[in-house]
Amino acid sequence: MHARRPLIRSMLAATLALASSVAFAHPKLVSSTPADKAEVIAPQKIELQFSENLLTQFSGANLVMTGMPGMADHAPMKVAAKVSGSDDPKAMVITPVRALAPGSYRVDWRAVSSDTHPITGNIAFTVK
Ligand SMILES: [Cu+2]
Repeated sequence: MHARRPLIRSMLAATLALASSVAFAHPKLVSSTPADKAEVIAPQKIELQFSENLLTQFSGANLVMTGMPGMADHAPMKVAAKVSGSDDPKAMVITPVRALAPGSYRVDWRAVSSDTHPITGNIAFTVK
């Protein structure tokens, strides 16, 4: 019985090591411009910086307008924008087709890295 303990312990260690290396491969949002919850003048582009290189063909984002000054209960409205990679393989760039009107916005992103698991998240910002 006691003789099996070291084996179980080493199997557990191997499992934990594997789990942490897999988790490490998932892209995490490191920073964004505008920053989450920032209030800014209309940005010409929104840049998301991730912790891993992205597979651009599987990654993407939606830009949604969530509020307008003086308008209660603004339904989330998708805003036309072009999503692309960048020279930096860890970055995603969202370029609105037209200048963003004052209001609140949310970027729903989907990032896929080498392990192919899609990770999603969002940031929000306000255009003054
Ligand atoms: Cu994964």
